[in-house]
Amino acid sequence: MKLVTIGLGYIGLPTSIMFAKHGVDVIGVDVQQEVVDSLNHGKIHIEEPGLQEALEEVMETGKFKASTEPEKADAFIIAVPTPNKDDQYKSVDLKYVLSAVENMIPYLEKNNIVIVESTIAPRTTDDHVKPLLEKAGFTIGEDLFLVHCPERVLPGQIMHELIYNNRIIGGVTEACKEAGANVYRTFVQGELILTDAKTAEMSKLMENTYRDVNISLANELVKICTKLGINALDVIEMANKHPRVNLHSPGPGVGGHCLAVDPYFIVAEAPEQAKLIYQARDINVSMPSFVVEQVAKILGGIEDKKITVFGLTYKGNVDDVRESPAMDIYGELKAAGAKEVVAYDPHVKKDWVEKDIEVAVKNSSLVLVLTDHSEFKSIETNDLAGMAVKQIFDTKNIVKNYPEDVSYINFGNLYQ
Ligand code: SAJ
Repeated sequence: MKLVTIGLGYIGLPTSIMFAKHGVDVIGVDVQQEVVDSLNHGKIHIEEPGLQEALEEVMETGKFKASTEPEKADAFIIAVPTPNKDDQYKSVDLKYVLSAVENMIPYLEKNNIVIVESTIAPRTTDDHVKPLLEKAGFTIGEDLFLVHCPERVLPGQIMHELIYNNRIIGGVTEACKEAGANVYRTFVQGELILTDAKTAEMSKLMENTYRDVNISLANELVKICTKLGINALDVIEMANKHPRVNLHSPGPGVGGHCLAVDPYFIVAEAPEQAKLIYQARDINVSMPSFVVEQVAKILGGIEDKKITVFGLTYKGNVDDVRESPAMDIYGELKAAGAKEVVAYDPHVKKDWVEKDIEVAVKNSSLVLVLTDHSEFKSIETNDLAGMAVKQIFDTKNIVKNYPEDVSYINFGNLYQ
């Protein structure tokens, strides 16, 4: 089989490499020349465990090549971003998906399979993608097979989950479902669940919405408990001892290009009905300001203080800062007039991010932990020796070992 993947980001690249590892000839297409060059020189441009080694393997076998242009192939996978629009309900912006389809059309031949992995609003495959392909002269289900197979892998565990997660194969017709399943049978060991495209679209969106709504419940609990003088983290631990309760973990907000984006795709299609989903988004979006308010209380005012932010990424052990609440908080602290805000993040390769922990905390009045990187589990005495006031505010409840002379605050004891 020959496969063209369009989009070599967090999903398209690991997916391409996984197919190539399993004997498929893969052309990975991306509009960014520097990404294409870097990959063709054997170097990945994102952080994901196991991905660099896997790229080296498929470069050696010659099964993977990156390019800025598609080629003729048996199957095409679209894995391009689907951001929110700037409209009232932040509806899905399909411009990258639709332009990927348009660019692919000149290369399509009879019996090809077109798969959209990008997360899309319900009915997108039927109402937007299918008409474009029909206009190009194809009959879907007869001489071209169209499938929505949403990506559902967790950043940080992508190489494992690609193989072992089950996959939803949303075919536009019965023949499309079968064609799509045959592609993923190449390496997927989880169940292949065959359904129609709109059920696949909605299922994917509800998975992330379920998580976003549950996190908002935990975040709201923190706000309630802070007001009432109750330890929210203890409450979560107690309640979760019940066999049918699974409260999620509160935090400084919800980030990434999935949970913070996808629920709006549902809201935009049915705003009158999707009230809880919208409210949950609002609660999670409010968390950065809540954190900044708490920082002001802890410090007795932010002005003239140096604050050190630990972690900028949207979650631990990744390098992705897209929609990261930590970035919002970093910006809000600066805007609130802090003397200096220094970001320390061992995973983020940006000039302005401090890599030396001792320099980052020197003369600082607060270490504000915003991301659960493993490096933050244990903070040594020497690390914090230069602080002006030795205190940690840990919004992720990740710091387990810290020097004795440090005052430690988390979401469980904010009211004290
Ligand atoms: N978070 C919390 N509390 C929690 C869990 C997460 O505050 O209890 C925060 C994280 O810190 C982060 C955000 O939520 O800011 C999202 O993190 P995540 O680990 O829940 O999910 P993502 O965005 O990395 O990946 C999700 C996954 N979806 C589900 O678990 C239902 C993944 O399987 C999807 O493939 C991915 O979205 C996607 O691409 O849609």
